[in-house]
Amino acid sequence: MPLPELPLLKIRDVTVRSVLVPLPHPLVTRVITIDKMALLLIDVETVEGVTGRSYLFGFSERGNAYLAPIIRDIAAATIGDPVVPLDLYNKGLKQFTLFGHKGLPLFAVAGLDMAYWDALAKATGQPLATFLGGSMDPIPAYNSNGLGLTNDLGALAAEAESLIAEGEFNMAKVRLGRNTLEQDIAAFRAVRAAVGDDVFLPVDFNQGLDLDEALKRGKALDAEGVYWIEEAIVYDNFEGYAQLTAEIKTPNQIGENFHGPKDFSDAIAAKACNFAMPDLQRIGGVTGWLCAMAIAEEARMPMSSHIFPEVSAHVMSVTPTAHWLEYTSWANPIIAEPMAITDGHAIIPDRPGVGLAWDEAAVANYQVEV
Ligand code: SMN
Ligand code: MG
Repeated sequence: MPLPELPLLKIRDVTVRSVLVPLPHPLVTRVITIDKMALLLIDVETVEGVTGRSYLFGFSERGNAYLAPIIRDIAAATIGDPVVPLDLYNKGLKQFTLFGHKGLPLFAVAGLDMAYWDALAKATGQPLATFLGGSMDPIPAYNSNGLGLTNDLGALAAEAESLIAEGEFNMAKVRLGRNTLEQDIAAFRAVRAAVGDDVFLPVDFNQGLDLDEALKRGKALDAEGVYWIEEAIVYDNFEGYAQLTAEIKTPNQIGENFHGPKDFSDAIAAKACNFAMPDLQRIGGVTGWLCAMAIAEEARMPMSSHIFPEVSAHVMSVTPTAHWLEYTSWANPIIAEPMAITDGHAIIPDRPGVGLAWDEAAVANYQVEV
C-alpha cells in the first residue's frame, strides 16, 4: 500500500495526563479484575496549531505511573522535530537500545505515534481512514464489554442479552477460565441460551490455563459452537499455541500481546494461530499496525483489532484481511463524542483525524496526578 504524502508539521509540545474512569461493566478475567480503568491522555501540539491526540492504557494507577515518565522523556527529545512517524518511531526506540524494544518503551512510542497520525490526517482535513487510502464504510464490530468470570449465570445471561441489544451486535466475547471446565461450559451455555444460535460467541481465557488444561478445555469447547478461542495459555508460548492450533478445531486467536510486528511474523512462522488481533499500543501504533496488516495479508490471515476502537476503526478500513473490530466503551467517559455503533458496525466519524476530542470537564473530574 503506498503511504500518503505527509503534510509538514513540527512538534511544539507534548502533554500527558492520567485519568481513572469507572467501568459500568467491570473487566473480570482469569488474570485481572478492573473496575476503574487507568488511561493516559496524550496531546501533541504542533507549531502549525494542529493538535494530535491519543490515549494509552496503563490499566491501573500504578501502570500509568510507570508509563507516563517514559512518554514524557521520549517526547522531550522530539520538540522541534517534523512529524514523520517512522523517523520518530525509530528515534524513540533507539533511546532504549540497552533496555530492549518491547514493553513500556514500545507502548510509549505507540501512543505518540497514534497522536502523530491523528495530527497529520487532521492537517489535511481528512479522517485518518481516508488519509490512509481507505473508505468510510462501517466496520463489523463485536461487543467486548462485560461477560466476566461470574458464576451467577442469571446475571451473566441478562448481561449478554443487554450487550447484544445495545448496539444491535451479532457477536459478544465471553471471558472463560473458571476453576473448572464444567463451570466454563455452564456459563457459555447460559450465554448461548440468552442470545440464541445466530450470535457469534468467541471466548477469551486471558492466558489463564496451562497447556494440558487448554487442550482439555479447547477440545470440550469444540462441541459448543465457539467462534474462536483466545489466549488460552501464556502469550509467548508459540510452540504450545501451535499444538493447540493443530489439535483443536475451533479457530485459535492470539495477538493482543504481540510486542511489535516481528512477534506476529514469528507467530505465523510457528503456525501458532488461525486468527490474529494486534493491539495498537503493543504492535507499535498506526505505524506498527501498517506493518502488521501487510504480514497478515501475506499469510492470508484474518486480522481483528484489540480494544482502542476509536483508532482501530480507521486502520481496519485499510487492513486487507480485516475481520472484527473489538468494541469496548472504556474510554467513553472522557471522550467528547464517543464512537457510534449501528447495526453491529463501528461508524468511522466524519471528522478530521481520528475524531478524538476530550470532554475536558470529565477529564478534570477523573484526573489524578502522575
Ligand atoms: C483484555 C483487554 C484489556 C485488558 C485485559 C484483557 C482482553 C480482551 O483480553 O481481549 O478484551
Ligand atoms: Mg483478549
